[in-house]
Amino acid sequence: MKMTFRWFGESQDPIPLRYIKQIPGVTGVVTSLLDIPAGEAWPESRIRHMTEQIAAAGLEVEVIESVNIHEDIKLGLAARDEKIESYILTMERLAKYGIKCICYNMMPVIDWARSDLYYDLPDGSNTMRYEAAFVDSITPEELAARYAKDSQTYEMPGWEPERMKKIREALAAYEGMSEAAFYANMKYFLDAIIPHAERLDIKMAVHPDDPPRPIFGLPKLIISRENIRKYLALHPSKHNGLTLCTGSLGAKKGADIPAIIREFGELIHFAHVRNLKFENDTDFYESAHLTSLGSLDMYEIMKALSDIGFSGWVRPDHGRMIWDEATRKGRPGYGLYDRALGAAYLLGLWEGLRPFSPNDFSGNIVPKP
Ligand code: DNO
Repeated sequence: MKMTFRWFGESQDPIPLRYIKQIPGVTGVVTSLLDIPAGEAWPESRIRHMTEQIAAAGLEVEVIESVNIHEDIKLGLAARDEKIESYILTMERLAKYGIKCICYNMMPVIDWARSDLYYDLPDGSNTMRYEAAFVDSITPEELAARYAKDSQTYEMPGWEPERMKKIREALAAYEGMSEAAFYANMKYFLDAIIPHAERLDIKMAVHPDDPPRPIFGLPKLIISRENIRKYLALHPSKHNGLTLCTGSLGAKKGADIPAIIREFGELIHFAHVRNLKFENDTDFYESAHLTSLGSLDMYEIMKALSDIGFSGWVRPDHGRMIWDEATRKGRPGYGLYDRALGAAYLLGLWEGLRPFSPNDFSGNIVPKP
């Protein structure tokens, strides 16, 4: 297992790479080129600059989160073919610079959603929260305006004002789309790219929809064990796998994350590990990583990863804003401190499960008896 940390890029992240380098046990970052619109091929010069910069900081970059899927592909429009061509070109260029895994999602129109970006907790920290009835009661424009007001420095990916201007059109495009048609569009994409992923040895890792429920009338498919099974079966291959996101899948009460890990086993290429605390059946806030502070059992999750011999990449996921960290100036959920504590905690659990070897974070070590 390799412990990584999400970094949004030099102009997009207030956290310098050197701080990440100082987090014990973190050996690499996962990153992206956020300014390049979905559907466009990433220029090789940008990829070279990004990878050189990360290597110069003494960190690895083997995972990209995300190379986004253009809406034409999800909608199955004729223009999808040229977008798929660009996607393959991006994959080729990334492979050339040592990228081994691409995280992406199949969420229609918008990426993840929350009702609150900076919800105050009694200990003086703040965190993200999801209140289902509230999100169901407002329009996407209202939610976008709330985000823009709350998160003053960085735009929320997927919620950019430019995209919001066309939101009605984008939502309307999905009206009447059946589940079968959506799966067929996903299959078309997978059939086109997975042979290239195999050739380039890039593990494709689909991220579950977050939250795992329909919002704004949009279809949400990658939300359950059954649907993930169905998605991966669209094009069976070791290179067609999953980003196991405990916070996304775990936001459906009763989801058995350790069982999901054991079922998908070697198809789990990348793991986002975080906790959340249910307030009732549908609402939750994102707690600190510790089992005792949330609703998910983190030991059981790490144990399941150990049991399947997980040798991919892990990252701590969303953290709270603590220690007066520039709230409203940093990226919601992506402050430095609580995620660093999360990484240390997860590595501690891992060390308890597997003998420690200072130079080997690959997971290729025998579990403790
Ligand atoms: C949220 C993230 C997601 C994720 C994408 C993957 O914090 O987990 O935005 O990066 O959905 O494509």
